Amino acid sequence: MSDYQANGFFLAKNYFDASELEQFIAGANYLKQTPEIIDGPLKYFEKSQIDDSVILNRVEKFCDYLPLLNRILNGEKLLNSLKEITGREYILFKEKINFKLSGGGGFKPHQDGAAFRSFVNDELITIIIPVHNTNENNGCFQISNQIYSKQLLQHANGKISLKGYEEDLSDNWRNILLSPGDAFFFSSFLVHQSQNNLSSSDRSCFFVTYSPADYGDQRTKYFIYKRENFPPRIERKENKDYEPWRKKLSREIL
Ligand SMILES: O=C(O)CCC(=O)C(=O)O
Repeated sequence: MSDYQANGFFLAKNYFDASELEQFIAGANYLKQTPEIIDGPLKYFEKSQIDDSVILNRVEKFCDYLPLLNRILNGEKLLNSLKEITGREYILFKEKINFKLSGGGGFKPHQDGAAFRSFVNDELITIIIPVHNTNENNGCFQISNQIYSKQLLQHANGKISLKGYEEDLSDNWRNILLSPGDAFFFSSFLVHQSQNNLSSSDRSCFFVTYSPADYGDQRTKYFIYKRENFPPRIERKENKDYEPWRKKLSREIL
């Protein structure tokens, strides 16, 4: 079906039909508006790159609250595509939406595998599901122009600092332009980054990650671990230090 094994990614244009897309748009709107609730979805904020105001960054663990989206993300269509693309069975590992509002910050060069390794030391796959058009001005996803290889590179403070991966050299990166309805599948070995959204409109995308089925359900464990180590701001304990988690991030979150 694809060159996924050789390139580490596969773009399926118009993969989702109109009713699926409607669910993603409704889900994104709901998650943007929903108040912060203790023990609810994990809602995180960031400082705007435009004016320092506090803006919504992302929401994670929403399948428990959005049954129709849950059905799509755990449904046969997606799971069969994952098998066709990779040759393996995958199950849901974690789900988030990066809102990347106007002023939302970019991500430093990284491989997702570096962050997931302690749960599943194997190849995971993420699907980007855009709810807006993505482009150079609003901080689209960018993949490395270096030869793709299934190995983890050295990360320090959430970032790859090797030659050929400098974040501000545009020759190092290829822009991935997406439209609502598209699905972009990429490996946890694929090096990627993104720029700040300095445009005046949102660039929101779901990032839904799947782990090989042989490891069993890792999602429950992952979200328990995350909630304990880096909960949303309303759940934080006064005397706990959250800096160790923050330091590992490819993107600063409040
Ligand atoms: O949303 C973006 O701009 C990039 C997200 C990303 O790189 C990630 O979540 O690993």
